[in-house]
Amino acid sequence: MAYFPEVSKIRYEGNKSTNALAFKYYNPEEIVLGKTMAEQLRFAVSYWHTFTLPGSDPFGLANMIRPWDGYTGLDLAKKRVEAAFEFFDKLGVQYFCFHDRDIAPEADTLRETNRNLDVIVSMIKDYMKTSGVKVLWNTQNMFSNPRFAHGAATSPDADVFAFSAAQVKKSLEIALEVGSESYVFWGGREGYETLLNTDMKLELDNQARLLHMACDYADEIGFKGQFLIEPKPKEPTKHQYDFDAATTISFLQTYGLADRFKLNIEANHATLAGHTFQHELRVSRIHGMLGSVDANQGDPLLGWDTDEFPTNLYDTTLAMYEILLNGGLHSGGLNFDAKVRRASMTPEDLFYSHIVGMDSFARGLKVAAKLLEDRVFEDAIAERYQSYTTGIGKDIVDGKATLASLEEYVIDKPVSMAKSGRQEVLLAKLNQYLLEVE
Ligand code: XLS
Ligand code: NI
Ligand code: NI
Repeated sequence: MAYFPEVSKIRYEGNKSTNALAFKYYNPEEIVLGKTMAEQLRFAVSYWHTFTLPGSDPFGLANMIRPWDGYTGLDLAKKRVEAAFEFFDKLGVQYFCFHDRDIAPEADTLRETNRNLDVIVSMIKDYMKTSGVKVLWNTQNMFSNPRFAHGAATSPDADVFAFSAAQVKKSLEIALEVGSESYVFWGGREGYETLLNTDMKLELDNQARLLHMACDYADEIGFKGQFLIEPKPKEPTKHQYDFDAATTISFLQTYGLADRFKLNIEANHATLAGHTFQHELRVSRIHGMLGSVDANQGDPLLGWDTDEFPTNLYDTTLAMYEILLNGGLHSGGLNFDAKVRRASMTPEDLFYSHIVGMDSFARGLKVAAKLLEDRVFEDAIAERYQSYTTGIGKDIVDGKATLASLEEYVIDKPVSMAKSGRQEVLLAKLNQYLLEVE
């Protein structure tokens, strides 16, 4: 174990532990609602934030101190793989996620780039076999290279569309090869900066065309993983087409893709869209479209995708509440699409950040499970909508009412609405559960 010599295996030590390199709440073997915490939470490490990105931002250069510093090209890619599997093992995480360009360097032609990928993918496969670590999902980076300045599938240039298609093809082959449980499409630069130069209809049609091609190719090669779309409203473009869950669901329905795709909901993208994390999870869930989660958080004072590690217990609790109501995430999981702050540049910070993220979701899981067990919100909601279970309300729900029948029912009846929603009572209960659940 050569890359993180100062860290040994992270263990669960309970909430009295003062060891920063121990879990306080995440106890992988503990049973919650009939499954182990590890099975309920399905944590994944994101390759890009943890092993690839160097800490640069629009104002500053790369500054992360990493055990693979000093290597370049394929050597660097190999060192990262070795370090990654040591990291997964020490952290006790069963899954990871990656873009094609995270794991292997891009060369002058796609043919050479794909050769680089083959070298690294075969190395990754060997490590997966010996470690038992699996790929939650992989995806393609069609936003970093300058060729994607105007988009990928939505580029005005057909050659760029072709290049994108070829890149998706290769990534799907990798997904099959490494047995990815899901496969993500995040729109990258699929959006626009100004409508003055944009054929929006053609761009949306083309985006759908590429996704249909991906479905066809997955069928052809026998890739059975769940396809996911990750909504995001803006950044890098001013407007991204997959704005939020509702927009994305309607896009998928419009283009006959709704049966093949679910959504990958990222907390920070929800807040960028002006929604809560719970809202996006709820919208996805009630449409049967909640597939996976990018577990991070934004900063309410910063208007961009800061991708912080999740620490807000209200958010993790209400997220786990939606996820449990969804019957879990099935082939999805909780992927830490999160990065250490730029000033947290040491290798140990990679562990501290994942530990607090995992503990925050573990605590959220426990509290949400108890809230559900006690039907804290369910009973309140059932009571609030009780009028739809009998009489005229039941007629409405059963489709037996008409405008005329409802007019007749109400015409001489005084109707007022003076029932409290009891919001503060429910918030007080949420606090009580957060503080008291064992
Ligand atoms: C960027 C996205 C990206 C996707 C994968 O904001 O979150 O990291 O999760 O391409
Ligand atoms: Ni993401
Ligand atoms: Ni993001």
